[in-house]
Amino acid sequence: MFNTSVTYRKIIHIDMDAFYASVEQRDHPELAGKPLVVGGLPEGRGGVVATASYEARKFGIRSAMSSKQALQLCPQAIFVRPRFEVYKEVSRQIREIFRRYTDLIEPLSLDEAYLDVTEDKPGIGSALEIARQIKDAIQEELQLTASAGVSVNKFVAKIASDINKPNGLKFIGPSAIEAFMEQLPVEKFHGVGKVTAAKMKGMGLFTGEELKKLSEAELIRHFGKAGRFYYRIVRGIDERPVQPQRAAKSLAAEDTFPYDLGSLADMETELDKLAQVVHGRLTKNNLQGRTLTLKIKYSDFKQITRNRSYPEPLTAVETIGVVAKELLALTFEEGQRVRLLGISLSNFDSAKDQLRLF
Ligand code: TTP
Ligand code: MG
Repeated sequence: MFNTSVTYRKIIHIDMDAFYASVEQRDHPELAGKPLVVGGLPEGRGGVVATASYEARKFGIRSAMSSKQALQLCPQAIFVRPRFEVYKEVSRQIREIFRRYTDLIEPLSLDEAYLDVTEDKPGIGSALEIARQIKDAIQEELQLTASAGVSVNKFVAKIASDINKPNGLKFIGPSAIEAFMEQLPVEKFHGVGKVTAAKMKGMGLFTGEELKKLSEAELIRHFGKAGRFYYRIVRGIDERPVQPQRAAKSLAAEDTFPYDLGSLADMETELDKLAQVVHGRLTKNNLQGRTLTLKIKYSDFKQITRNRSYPEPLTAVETIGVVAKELLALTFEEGQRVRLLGISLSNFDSAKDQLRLF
């Protein structure tokens, strides 16, 4: 399948190790080597783990777990609040390092990015060598470690970066891709979430090798549009380009309340506050959205969204508040208790105004 006359792209996926926790350990040396949890404190309601140091992970602590559970798993764990401004600054510094090699950088989050180094600025040529240099620069200049995956497309590079984490470096070249994909468990495939993975396993599909036996039509029949993507990805084909500066498609503000809200009046007050916040963010980013989405999470964690679109953008803070309250009124039922409300604006007016993720 891989023809020698083909020219391959050179893609690197970089992901920082235990990002928030490593920054905290770096800046507070007394925390180094200790089980550290960054996130909500266990005594507060709704506290969750943003991330945990590798020392804390040995106890089973993971991102998105409740802080209470984390404390049960590891009573000696140290909890600290996140410092987002610092992480953003580190993220910017990491990107400066990437930029020495290429401008084709697609950030996925503060600590993760794809780089296309098919052509690199210093003319190094070897993607593996570039990944090594980037890791070294991050270590020397920022005293942090990153893991890198190197391959010919985004999908394989991303999986590769996870293989030898932390401080890992893994290259999966074209001739190794097919064998690599065959042994890969289905839940590792791009876009396969828990539900799809369970469905695949129910059909006796546990690895890439088994997935590969299905025709494209069969995959589409079982999994809809995603089936087409699975068909290609299991053969190591992923032509998605590295897209620098992905533009965000929506901008949101939301709040989880310290106690559940039961009255419409209280919810309306909160929506007015959220309207202010989201309006402020829109203004700062020079954006105007024509679709407003209201998100409601109830005390039983059930979540719904309701949206409404307009021919003209919702520019005034009052309009945003009014529309959100109308959407709320349409769903409100006596006796329901609400733990979270959120307002987001999307359908931005013009592409040139789109928000840059960074
Ligand atoms: P990840 O890269 O998923 O995790 P990590 O860098 O902490 O650890 P590793 O990559 O070594 O496995 O996420 C990057 C940061 O994003 C993480 O440090 C904290 C934040 N985060 C959350 O706040 N909540 C989450 O549920 C996740 C997954 C991450
Ligand atoms: Mg990470």
